[in-house]
Amino acid sequence: MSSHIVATQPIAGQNAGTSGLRRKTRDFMAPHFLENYVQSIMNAIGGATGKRFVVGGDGRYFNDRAIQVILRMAAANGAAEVISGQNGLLSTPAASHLIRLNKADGGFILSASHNPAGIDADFGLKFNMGNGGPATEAVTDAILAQTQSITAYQITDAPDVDLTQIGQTELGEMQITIVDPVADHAALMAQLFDFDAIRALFDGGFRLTFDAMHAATGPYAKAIFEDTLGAPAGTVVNGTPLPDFGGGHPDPNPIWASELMDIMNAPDAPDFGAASDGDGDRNMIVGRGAYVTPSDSLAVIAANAHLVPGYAKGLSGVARSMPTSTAVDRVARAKDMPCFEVPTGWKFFGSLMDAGKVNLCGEESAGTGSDHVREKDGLWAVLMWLNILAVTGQSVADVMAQHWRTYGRNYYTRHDYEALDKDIANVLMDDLRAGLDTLPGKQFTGLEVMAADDFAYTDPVDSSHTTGQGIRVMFAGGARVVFRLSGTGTQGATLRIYLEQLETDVDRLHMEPEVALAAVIQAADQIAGLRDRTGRGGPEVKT
Ligand code: G16
Repeated sequence: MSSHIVATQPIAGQNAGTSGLRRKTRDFMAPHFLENYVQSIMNAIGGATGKRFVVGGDGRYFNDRAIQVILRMAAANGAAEVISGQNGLLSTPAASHLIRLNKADGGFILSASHNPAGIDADFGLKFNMGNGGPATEAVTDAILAQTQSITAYQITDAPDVDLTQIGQTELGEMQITIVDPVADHAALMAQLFDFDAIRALFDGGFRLTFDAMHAATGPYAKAIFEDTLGAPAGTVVNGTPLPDFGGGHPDPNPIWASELMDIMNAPDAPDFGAASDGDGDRNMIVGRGAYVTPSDSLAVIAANAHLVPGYAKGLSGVARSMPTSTAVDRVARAKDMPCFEVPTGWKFFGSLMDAGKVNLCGEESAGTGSDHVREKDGLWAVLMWLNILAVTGQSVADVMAQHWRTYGRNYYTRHDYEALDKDIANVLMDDLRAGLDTLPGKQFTGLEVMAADDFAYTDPVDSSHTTGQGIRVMFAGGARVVFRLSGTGTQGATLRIYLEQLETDVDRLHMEPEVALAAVIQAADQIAGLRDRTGRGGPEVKT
């Protein structure tokens, strides 16, 4: 076996992105593409010599091939050890936990999250750091710079490593440790939650349907809900990970998890429904006929975390991404705890958690998590809810009604214009930016603009500064519109419009969100000229 250096040249279009590099699978399969990116990561972190890494992915098409390339490159670059999940499978939160548990130097996570999988769909690779969290902006910028100047990569000639057997093996000088992908994460969950209370809930006939959407969480969910907590077989549906996710789109929201929504809206609906995404970091929470928005879920968890053993001492602070609704802010105010607003991307929570400033974080994009790992964690969020329901004895609908009565309700929706021409999207954002100063004091559909800005953020721990994170327009009375371009799309540009309206009148807490938000939706259209500029009748996706 020998290692060699392969001459290469930069490939256009590799970027830092919101969450590593996401591209069409065929791009990743093109000669040198994956290799360039892996070598760029290794160069950007000061080389791999003597380092220990975790590698794993959500099981999508090309996961197994990509892992073999990363193993051969890690060996050629002098890594000491790579830890991988059996068959290359690791959910993103489980990978984050393994990095922390084993004090590894970082991890290569293979996933395009909730994006569809397959040779004609999407693939992705991101690097997580020694704290278990996504690479910081400084590191992703360094990776990007490497991709633009790379001239060679190092790789070992060797046959494929057998990833099917748990245990240790070697590739040249490098040790490879294959672990059960589920066991360590499941053990961590048992430390945080009152498993006895949740078991008693299931013993009492409480019914859960968990939709793993044929992606990474199936084995984790079966092990925890069915094998450990006593939920009946069949609780986990679509529980076998498939390379093409069964042809589905494992994005846990009412649109893409419509199968689960139908189950939860049927007359014989179970008590609780939940779903997770491709790589197991996102979650959807739904009660019988009662969908909970991710922003509301974060607020409910913040209000009730003290009921859960792992958080019994109370929270040190909470954080949300800027476009996430301000529902959690009012819980934080009532409980007198700090609340941080950061740019979109889980990487921005890491330094706050490392510094002990927050231990609960959440995003409107269906991510919720705590400082038990440095990623959002779908199963953790579901267990949080189960633990809260077990202790309070309430239904999801009751929990929500009580929460809104106490804190008010932030009606919330997100409208997405997908696969837009990039130039049209960029001009729209540029024009919005240019007109920001003219907005305050103006009225749109009866709503008066109080302030408007382009969100910028200075990290309170390391003082790093980030600009251009989305346009915020704040109205009198607690309404808000945010315009932002997605950082995870793989085709054209996706424009996201986040719409919010606070309601504290107890007689108006149970309206249809699109009705409650009608004026805000119209105001957004008037401010940005959405229909005229995009030439579309409306958004493709409303969540
Ligand atoms: C990724 C990040 C999330 C972020 C989301 C935003 O999610 O990990 O922290 O909220 O992207 O996506 P967009 O830029 O498209 O709005 P994931 O689950 O795709 O890794």
